[in-house]
Amino acid sequence: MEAWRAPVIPQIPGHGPELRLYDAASREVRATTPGRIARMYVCGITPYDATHMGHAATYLTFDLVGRYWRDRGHDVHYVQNVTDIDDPLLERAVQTGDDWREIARRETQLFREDMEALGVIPPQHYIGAVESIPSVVTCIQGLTERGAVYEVEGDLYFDVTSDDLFGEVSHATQDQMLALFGECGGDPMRPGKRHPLDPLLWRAARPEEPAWDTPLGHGRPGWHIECVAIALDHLGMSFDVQGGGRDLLFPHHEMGASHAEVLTGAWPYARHYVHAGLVGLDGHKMSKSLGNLVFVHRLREQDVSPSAVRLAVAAHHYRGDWEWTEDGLDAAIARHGHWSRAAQLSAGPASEPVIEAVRTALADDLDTPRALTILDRWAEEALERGGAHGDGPRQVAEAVDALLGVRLLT
Ligand code: 5CA
Ligand code: ZN
Repeated sequence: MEAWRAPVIPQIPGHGPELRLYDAASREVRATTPGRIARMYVCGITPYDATHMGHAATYLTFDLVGRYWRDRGHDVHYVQNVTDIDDPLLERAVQTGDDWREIARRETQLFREDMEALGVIPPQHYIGAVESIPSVVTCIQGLTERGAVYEVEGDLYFDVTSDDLFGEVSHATQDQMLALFGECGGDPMRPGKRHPLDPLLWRAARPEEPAWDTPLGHGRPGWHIECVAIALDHLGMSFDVQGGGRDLLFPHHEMGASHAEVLTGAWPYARHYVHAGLVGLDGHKMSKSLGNLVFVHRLREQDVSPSAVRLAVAAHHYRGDWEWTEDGLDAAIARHGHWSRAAQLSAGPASEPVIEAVRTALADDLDTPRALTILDRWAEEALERGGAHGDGPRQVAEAVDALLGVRLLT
């Protein structure tokens, strides 16, 4: 699939320390250690409704990872999927009377426009579930050869007991796993399954449901195997970061690691499993099913600047859950105005120490609140006391653009 147009990113001199990120599997903040090429997979949308600020916050978080690696001189290979066939799309199609393909096409297009407006660097490979069906089939055939697949009334399941390391990504307890699996589209109670947590790999065709003819029969892919097929095709094993929202740690990323490691016999699937906290509104996780949503395209229609949206997100550390509020957005708009006024000055404080401090904060598990405080102080000093450095304000503005995606100069 087409992704979206890339923003122009200024090159700034120097670079910061290695990027350290919290990894769910090792349960510690560890350095990412990419080679010349840094490889990242971030789970994409299920396009049955418009992009809300929760989704956007997750993609903005991983955009900062990519920006930081670029700043360190890595060539970033970024892959993202679109779950363009799954139950929510079919349910929405029944509710609205629209064709599921038309819903997926329309919402994916809106997502592209939202991401482009926010200045998110596009993935090199933006891949739909439907177009990845041949790869999914190959993966399931490989898992079958390894004895990890069984059938229940024509549907194919992955046997979680085939993976000795199952559970080592999320470290969830059995009770937590069972609860989350049921909440996230799993079917722990289905008779005929060997283990309640075994996930579906291939769903045989049902009446009235779309299905594809493949060597596995007439049907459609399960969810986790979709991301594994796409990640292995375009990144291979042991890529640097598997990203997504916290809701994906279990079952999705646990199952993905399990599928890939059993399939290839290699370890690890990803070197870091990184998760953004969930964004809520009025005390609840922002979710399509609850309907408590702030849509990115609505903010665009209200002429809220993308830089202010980015600052409203960056004011929170990515790992914690947080609430989207009008006050938070107003504070971000004010902060953007303050920084922009400082950036327009003809001279200001030296830029190097400020840029170094911002890089150091970001390298420390993306400590954006600290980076923002550093820049608040810089703007205050520049506006109150000026400075002797003619290029200072412009250099800081370019670093803020490159590292945070926030534009201060028009
Ligand atoms: N298509 C699958 C991933 S393969 C999916 O989870 N789609 S989604 O549309 O439900 O979510 C897209 C991305 O946004 C995922 O990374 C998800 O973890 C993240 N996300 C969903 N809701 C929120 C929220 N309230 N706050 C933060 N991130 C969220
Ligand atoms: Zn995924």
